[in-house]
Amino acid sequence: MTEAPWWQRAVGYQIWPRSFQDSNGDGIGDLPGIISRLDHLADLGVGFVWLSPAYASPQADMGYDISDYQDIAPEYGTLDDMDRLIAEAGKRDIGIVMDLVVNHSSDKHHWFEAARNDRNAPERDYYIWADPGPDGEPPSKLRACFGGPAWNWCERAQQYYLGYFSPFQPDLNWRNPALRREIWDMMNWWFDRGIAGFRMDVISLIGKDVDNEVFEEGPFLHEYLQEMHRETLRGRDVVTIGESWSVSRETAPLYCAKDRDELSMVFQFNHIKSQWHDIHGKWKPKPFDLVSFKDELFGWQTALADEGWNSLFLSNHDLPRQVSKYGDHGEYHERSAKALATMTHLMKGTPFIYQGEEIGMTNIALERLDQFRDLEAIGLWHEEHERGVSWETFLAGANENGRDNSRTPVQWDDGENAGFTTGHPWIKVNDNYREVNVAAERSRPDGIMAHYRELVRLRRDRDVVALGRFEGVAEDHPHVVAYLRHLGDERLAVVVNMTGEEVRFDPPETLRIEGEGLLATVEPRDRIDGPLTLAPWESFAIHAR
Ligand code: TEU
Ligand code: CA
Repeated sequence: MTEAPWWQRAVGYQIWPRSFQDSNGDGIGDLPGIISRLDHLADLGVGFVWLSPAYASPQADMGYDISDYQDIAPEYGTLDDMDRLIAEAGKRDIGIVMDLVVNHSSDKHHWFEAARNDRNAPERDYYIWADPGPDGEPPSKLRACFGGPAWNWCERAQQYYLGYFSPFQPDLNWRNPALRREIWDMMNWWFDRGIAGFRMDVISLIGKDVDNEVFEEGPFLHEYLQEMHRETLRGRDVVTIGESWSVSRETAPLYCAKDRDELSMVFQFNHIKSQWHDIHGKWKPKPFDLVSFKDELFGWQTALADEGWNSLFLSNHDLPRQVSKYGDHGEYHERSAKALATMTHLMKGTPFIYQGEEIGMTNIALERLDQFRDLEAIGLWHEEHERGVSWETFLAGANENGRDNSRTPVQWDDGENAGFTTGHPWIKVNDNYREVNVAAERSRPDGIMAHYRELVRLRRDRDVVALGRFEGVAEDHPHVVAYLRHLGDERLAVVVNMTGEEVRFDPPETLRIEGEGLLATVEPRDRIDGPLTLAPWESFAIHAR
């Protein structure tokens, strides 16, 4: 087998702890709950878990507002539980990747408390402050991501502070070397506990130049990432994934090309955004367009072919459930879930499974404001309402794309509350848990979960899946995703019908192949030698060697 870093053959699995498994009946998922479900992850074969924030937090943004980077939220457990999780996962060859949320802290972090109370405290400069203008006005009218102004007046400090996401998430001032030192020390402290890496929240914002209003991919970004590498990552065999909503095909190699000494890969969202009007336009419906979707997916495969490394995903805790968004949660639920998985996992990069995706969990239909939990949805409703948008219009958008869709409890079995909790769940359980649950899926040899198991295994066992060169095929076909992977004389062909209709597909010459049929979901397929009639959501792969 060809030499490659471990994370190029591994599949990641994202756990969003609040909704994974409750162990003590308080209705909230927790670390002991995760430990009790590790065998499910071992059964899937994943190589590492990306654990969304479990740190101490007031949970204004569900843990993406951290009040102590070196402690665990009491409702999730203790540091001892965390050590146990790392050890127990390790026994199953699963690494734990923590979420590093350091563009901002919580406004309840002791740094921020000190900063606002005392102009001369060293922590004052850990945050970004501005004096009021002549009429007491903020430095700009910049809007926060979750609604309202980004510059917040602090009575105590008699200054405005920047909260790019929300007032509860004051931005950290990366220009201050002492702040950076605190972060490096904290990262090393976690590495020394045995974690396998970090997923880095909105990392492209840390190099911002506030005076010139450059936020994304600012002038200091790569200097800080290289410093981070020197101070924490160098010499450690860990994986690092930088999240960025702004990274482009041109800038991606700056983060993850080998000789840059920065990160392993980025989470980029261009394929996702290609189906939105704009970043805040995800609430307005837009019909799915496969050609522009493929243009991003294939374009990124090509852009990072030699330098850098892709991450592969359609879902996370910020996005709707993929089978609802891109697939079919009716008649072709199972087949479309498999089709999306095949399309994603057989490209080149590190695939990520978001909890519940492996059983085809779907969006939830909420009806009332008091059922929403996400501050983004609630903040945007208030803004839209002021603009005169009706509740019905807002609800349609939120139910299609809102973040609460992916945050409902994992459906473990058909018992009360889907086996997630014996208490009252903190967010509504999706009503379809009686049909869609892990217990039912686990034993089905042809189920969605079996399909994921197979995808994970193929990446681990076959070089062409992990490392083969990508070649997109039939880019302009409006209904079919088709591509090839090449490694030496080996070829892997992948064909996916992305619609619920029968589709006629005339494959180009390059796609003609005969070999071992893999992952077929409708009928066995071991050759492509002429025009194909693809059944609704049919997908398959053929490996020639
Ligand atoms: O997300 C980054 C981010 O920009 C999102 O808020 C995104 O704009 C939004 O979800 C699109 O609808 C990260 C985390 O993944 C997210 O959960 C946090 O809320 C956010 O950062 C702030 O930490
Ligand atoms: Ca609990």
